[in-house]
Amino acid sequence: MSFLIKDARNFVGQEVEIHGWVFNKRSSGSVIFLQLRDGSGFIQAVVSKNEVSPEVFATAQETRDESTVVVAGHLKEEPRSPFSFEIQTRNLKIVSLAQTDFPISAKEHGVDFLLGQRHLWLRFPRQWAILRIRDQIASSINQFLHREGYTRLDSPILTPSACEGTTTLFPVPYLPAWPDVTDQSVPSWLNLDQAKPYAYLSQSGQLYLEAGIASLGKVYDFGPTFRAEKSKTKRHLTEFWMMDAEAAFLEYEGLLDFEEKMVLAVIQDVLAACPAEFKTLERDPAPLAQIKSPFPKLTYEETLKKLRELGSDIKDGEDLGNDDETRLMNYFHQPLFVMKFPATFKAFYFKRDEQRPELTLSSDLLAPEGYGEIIGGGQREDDYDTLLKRMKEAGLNTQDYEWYLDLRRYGASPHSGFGLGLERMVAWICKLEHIREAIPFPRTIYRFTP
Ligand code: AMO
Repeated sequence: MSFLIKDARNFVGQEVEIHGWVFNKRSSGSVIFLQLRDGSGFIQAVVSKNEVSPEVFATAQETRDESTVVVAGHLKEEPRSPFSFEIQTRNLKIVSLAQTDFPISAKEHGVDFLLGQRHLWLRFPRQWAILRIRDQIASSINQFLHREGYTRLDSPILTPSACEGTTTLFPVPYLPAWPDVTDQSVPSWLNLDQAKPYAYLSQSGQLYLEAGIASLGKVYDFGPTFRAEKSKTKRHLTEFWMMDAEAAFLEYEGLLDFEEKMVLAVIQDVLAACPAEFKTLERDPAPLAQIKSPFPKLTYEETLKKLRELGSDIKDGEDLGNDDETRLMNYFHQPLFVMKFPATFKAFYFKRDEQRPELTLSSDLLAPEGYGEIIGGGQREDDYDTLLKRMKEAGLNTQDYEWYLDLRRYGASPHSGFGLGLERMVAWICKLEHIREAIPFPRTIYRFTP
């Protein structure tokens, strides 16, 4: 049976074999300590000179950090070890001896250096823990949505028009490395010899999910989205993963309840599944464990009042900035719904409040511990004439959105949805300083390597 470090508890007293990597080696003459990882966890193997053959001891001396090894030995519980278990090594083989110049050492490196070494930095326990929690969050979201009767509908990444405003659109020219661009089979409108966009990278799959609801009722997507963000912040990436969900016959209040239910389910799952990862991150899970229903709710107008009480100089009609969100969410210890933003800075597709048509049926869900927005969503305008009017007011070329208008011509329903930024959720749950650690290979305005 193959052994994984995460299952060590079930193998105490047995002979086990680990296929993995040395991440730290220490030696005190006749004893060599090898800290190992196998992808599932971390453990220490002890190689004692008088308990192994001279060849095995020589191999242990030869091995070095980041070498790939197979270690066999007796597994025992070791309460003094940070890993709780230890292997008394009997046999050791080197699969690949690492070079001596591994770039990341125990000394403090600057974050820019580490990001340049992201392909190697990912191996470190802290990054391992973040990647595992990220995976758990994504998996919990998928499971929750399926339990709730949602079907996954993959929205396109190459799109003809904007979902979230044209200022952050990434254009994609059609400039393939074909040998002969005058080839007759290539349609002339592709503008192969010009840098005119062929398409744009998706900012959100929402509009396509709205098409999916008349087929499947409740749908979601989960994939990469792109925004050409202008500024450098701790919360913005140019490529990030978004889960969009959309449901027919779901109205504003029901939407907020549903978002709350999902966040609670995800937190519960992560707390249950990832105690070792929280320990590795030194992330106190207590603030997450005390999150409960109902989440507080403030209208945009009430939020401005609260922010001013908290010392902000935010003006009427202004959107909340990063600093405002932080200020607010250092005050609230539960996730907070900010509801009904003014139409002036919200997208064309939001339905308006019947009593106050200058306000949208929109909401942002902000995370505590200073984290700010993790979800944006709302009820959509489902009336054809009103939607057309809103598009014109927003200065959109309605021809680009003919297909979207069709959804109001044929089988319109009251409907609502939301988009959750996976990295925002990971940053909060792991309590990260900066969103760049929440994704395996971060892309920002300044960095898109490795
Ligand atoms: P919105 O623009 O609020 O809404 O985005 C939804 C969520 O995506 C995350 N997010 C980001 N994460 C990292 N880097 C960025 N640059 C970035 N921009 C946004 C946030 C945010 O809450 N279609 C609508 C949603 C809807 O109404 O259904 C939308 O895209 O967590």
